Amino acid sequence: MQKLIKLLLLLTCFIGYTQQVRHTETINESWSFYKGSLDNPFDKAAKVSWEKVTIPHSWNTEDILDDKNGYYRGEAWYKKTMTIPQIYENQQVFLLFEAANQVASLFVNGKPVGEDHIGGYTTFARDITSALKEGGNEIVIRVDNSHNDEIVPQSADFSFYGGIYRDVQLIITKPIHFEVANLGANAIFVRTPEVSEASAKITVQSKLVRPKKGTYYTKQSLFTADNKLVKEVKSRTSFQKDAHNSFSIANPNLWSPETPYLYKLVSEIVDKKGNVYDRVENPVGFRWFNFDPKKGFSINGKPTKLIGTCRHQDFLGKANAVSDEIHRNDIKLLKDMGANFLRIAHYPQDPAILEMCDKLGLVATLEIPFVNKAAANEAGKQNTVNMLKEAIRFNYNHPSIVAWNLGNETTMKAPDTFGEDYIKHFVSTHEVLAQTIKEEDKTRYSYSVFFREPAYQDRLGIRVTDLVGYNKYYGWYVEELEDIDKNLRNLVSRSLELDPDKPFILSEYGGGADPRLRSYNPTRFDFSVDYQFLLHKHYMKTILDIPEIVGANVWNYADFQVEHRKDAVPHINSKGLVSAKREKKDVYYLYQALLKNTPFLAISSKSWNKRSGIADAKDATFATQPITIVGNGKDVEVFLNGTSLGKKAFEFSTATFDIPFVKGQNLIEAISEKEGKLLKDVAFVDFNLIPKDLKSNTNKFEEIAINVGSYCYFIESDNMDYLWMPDKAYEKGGFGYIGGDFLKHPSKRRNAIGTDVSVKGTENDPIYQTQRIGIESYRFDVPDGTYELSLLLAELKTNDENIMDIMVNGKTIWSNINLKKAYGNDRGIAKRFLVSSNDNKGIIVDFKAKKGKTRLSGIKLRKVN
Ligand code: GCB
Ligand code: CA
Repeated sequence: MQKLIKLLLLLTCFIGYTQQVRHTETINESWSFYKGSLDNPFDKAAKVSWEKVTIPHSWNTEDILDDKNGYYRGEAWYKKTMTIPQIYENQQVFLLFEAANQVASLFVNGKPVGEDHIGGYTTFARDITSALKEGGNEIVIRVDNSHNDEIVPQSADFSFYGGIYRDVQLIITKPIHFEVANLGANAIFVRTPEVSEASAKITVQSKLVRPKKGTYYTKQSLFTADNKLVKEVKSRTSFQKDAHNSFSIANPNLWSPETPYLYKLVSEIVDKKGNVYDRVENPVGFRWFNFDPKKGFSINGKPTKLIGTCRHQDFLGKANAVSDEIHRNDIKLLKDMGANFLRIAHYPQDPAILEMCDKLGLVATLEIPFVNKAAANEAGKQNTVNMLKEAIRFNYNHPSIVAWNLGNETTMKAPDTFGEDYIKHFVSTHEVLAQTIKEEDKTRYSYSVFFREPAYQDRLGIRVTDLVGYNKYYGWYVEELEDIDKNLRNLVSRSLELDPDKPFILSEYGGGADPRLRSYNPTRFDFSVDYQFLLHKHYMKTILDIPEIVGANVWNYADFQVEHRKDAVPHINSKGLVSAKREKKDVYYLYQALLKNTPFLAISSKSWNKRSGIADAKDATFATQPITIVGNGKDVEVFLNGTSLGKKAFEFSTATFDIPFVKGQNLIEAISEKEGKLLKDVAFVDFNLIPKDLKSNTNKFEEIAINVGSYCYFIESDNMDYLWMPDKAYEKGGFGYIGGDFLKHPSKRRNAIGTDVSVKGTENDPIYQTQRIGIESYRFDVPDGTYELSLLLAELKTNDENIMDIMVNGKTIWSNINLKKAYGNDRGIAKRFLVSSNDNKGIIVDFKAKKGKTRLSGIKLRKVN
């Protein structure tokens, strides 16, 4: 009996399924793939070593992260043989590619189908019906991500991964259906021209494929979120004309970030008898919104500061071949951060993203990859316009979208340097794109994002959209932390002076943070998690305080891979609030504390669970270090190993406590309260206490590793969290450097140390990137005994010849070191020596330059006997 019921249930499910009329399924599985060009791709006898892959797939998952320059940009082939399910008589069969980067050519049974699709980020569909035969059909797709002068992006701070990296769908319809293979692959356009609390009007435009003869109707049915029919309308269709339906409802549930209420619109093609020929569903969110340059954004009449992030479609080791689960999880994490705003940068992304924005209530802007410069020819312009049309049409029905952005930092490659013709082309490209937005969609704002001075864009005449966005890295690439407030205020005024009616969005801001770098003295460009925290705190103070910043997007939601980046983590842009594997950095918790409207508390640095420090005094059994708690309660109490360290009030959602860490395990508990809810967070910190007096008998010296030339701790995450301490000047009884200076960052960034060189032979770039140049000695006043001394050296991008000798306690241990000659530039070298201290002298390492300058990147001393 049980079994029968199950079977019946299954059957009803099946009937329900087939009644959807339109059949869709993914065909991601089991493709044969070949990277390279093929003379005869359809020749089954040809000796080609095809590899089996699953879509989403990219051929650049590894070569972005390796040490070699560049990544494969060229041609590749995908093929599979499949039987098309027979669902209807005379059925129409389509393939829909959510994206393929960047030129895709489709062949079915050896014949080309449709034109090549140009552009790596927009969805397209092709009607393959006429190319099909009985039995097995061979589907072949050539995808090419070579540089192409006619396709944007021409240049950008991200990698142009090749592949069919989003789902491929097979769609089967009856001969009468809503268009599939049109520009942008969407046939239903839902508009809500009038919305108030009392009523809402909805209009639906449908593109149909139908025969000349016969009477057909489009039927539109609106359902509530719990699937109750609200209204149903029907209108007769005519051949070759779009169908239009419109109706109103009373007392609509409104869509907003706080209450993202979604109705469902079911669009059907029916005949007189009520037979259904096709059926498509779309979300409907009733909302009205407005951007005001002075008062900011409002939705349904409610002023709403837009705060959120930008996002790339990238995940560590997967390039852009990212699953729907990862996409959806990202939007959940953003929502849980308290964000209400997403800049989908720098190109349209997976459909899962906007589905989640609609469902969770994130206001979104969407853009095309017109980045850094224009494709400087007529075809390039046409392709860019086409991409914009595809992007708008495909994503039209998402209530979360409020603006279409035509490009990002389009003046990055200064137009002046390319001559008059380019400038003309460039300016007219902006104009036609802005105009296209208005033609395609009158219900949203047009938007463009710049980074240069407002006056610069004004002079060129490209501030032609309703909204302007500015990407500003004050406190990172330019200017100091303390001046962020002043600089932002001035920037906003300069923009509003030029165009008082153009609302201003801070479309990017941020700074890099390598989760392995930590500091109690964070400085600009040190890539510590702690500087990133400070930077965002400064920004948020100002952003929340200036109503004229109508919205702000952190750059970036997550770290992402960029082939040419040479920061602390090579090939990674580390400005994410979470890592490229989605591990939360401290600053993510700060945003939660500032933005969430539900009770929240966190020990923001809890992931830094392996720490070390020098004991407070000669025989002290603890070292005091600060820890920051973030929360939205009034105050917070902190306990260390069960003992209260007192209560502190939150200021701007943060409170800092001095923690006397003891050697070994430390349990930190933070307790707060909000709206009657008890909040608690804990951190377990394993602490390595370094004696202040290295000869101390209370705390015996064992081992120390120092990140020479840096204020930062470095945690070797892939080496059991081995801990490197910040550098310091020598003090009697302890350790430290004598002489020399920090290696200045090659850019003129004030205070910035280290280099932007990717170091070979190591994963620990930050240790080698920071150095002490001209160092005379490194001293450790350790007790007598035998020690293992490790020296870490690298010569980075130097032109001069540098030769040095290294002595320990007067005896030469390594002479005539010419790093560049022996190992080449930019290679990290580590060597260990057995040395000993006698007569209470400790270990004194001397560096003597024979030519040029001495240098040291890291030093480690471990007691052996
Ligand atoms: C920008 C760009 C973005 C970069 C970012 C950065 O202004 O729009 O694509 O990744 O700066 O990190 O430098
Ligand atoms: Ca170093």
